[in-house]
Amino acid sequence: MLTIYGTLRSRTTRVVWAAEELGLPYRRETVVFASALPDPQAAGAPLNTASAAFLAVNPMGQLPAMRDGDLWLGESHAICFYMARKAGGPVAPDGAAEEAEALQWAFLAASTIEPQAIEVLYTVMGGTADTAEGKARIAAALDKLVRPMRRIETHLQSHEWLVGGRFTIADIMMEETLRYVAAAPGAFDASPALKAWFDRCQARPGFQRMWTARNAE
Ligand SMILES: N[C@@H](CCC(=O)N[C@@H](CS)C(=O)NCC(=O)O)C(=O)O
Repeated sequence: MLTIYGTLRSRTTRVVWAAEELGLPYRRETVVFASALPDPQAAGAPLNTASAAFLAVNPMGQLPAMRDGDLWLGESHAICFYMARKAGGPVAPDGAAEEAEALQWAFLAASTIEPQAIEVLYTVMGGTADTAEGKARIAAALDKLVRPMRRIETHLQSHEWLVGGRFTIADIMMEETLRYVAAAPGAFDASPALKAWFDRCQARPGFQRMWTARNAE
């Protein structure tokens, strides 16, 4: 059975949610951040991102990672695409055109949106969002997101979902990236169709199962 490595306090959420929606059987191996441990290499330390056993799965030492037989993968979006191809069904892109569209949204999320999303998230998590410097950092990140968010907003004004007229892994990959942006107050104020789609994504039973497990971690 396929194994997903990670903690749900990381990008592992998108992979677990995708597996849930795809109906793909999986087991999850918890891997914690080495930075959260006093001595990640200590005897008895939990499996962590600096453990030799984990680096054998993902030499980047990052979460998430996946193993399926002889296949070892890092990179959350690659894992989502692999699982979709393996599981098939309505949540998977169907055919070359849908797969290309899903890739388009995944690359937009990973290359253009995620760096700004992480900037927002870390500023909020770092507790500096209300300082002048924090506000400036968030404003600069949101400014860089105006064009990609307008692109998504325009698409969603005439489409319920990103690809194929139905919920797919493209929605998962984009929502999980924009979820970090949502940490900024008013981030979606200029994007009502995007906000409605975001809420539809989070209302999915698969998201709710993942979110309940994440909050219990
Ligand atoms: N592009 C990678 C990013 C992976 C990544 O940065 N993961 C974070 C957790 S969400 C991590 O492992 N950070 C610890 C580190 O980089 O050492 C992906 O999408 O999987």
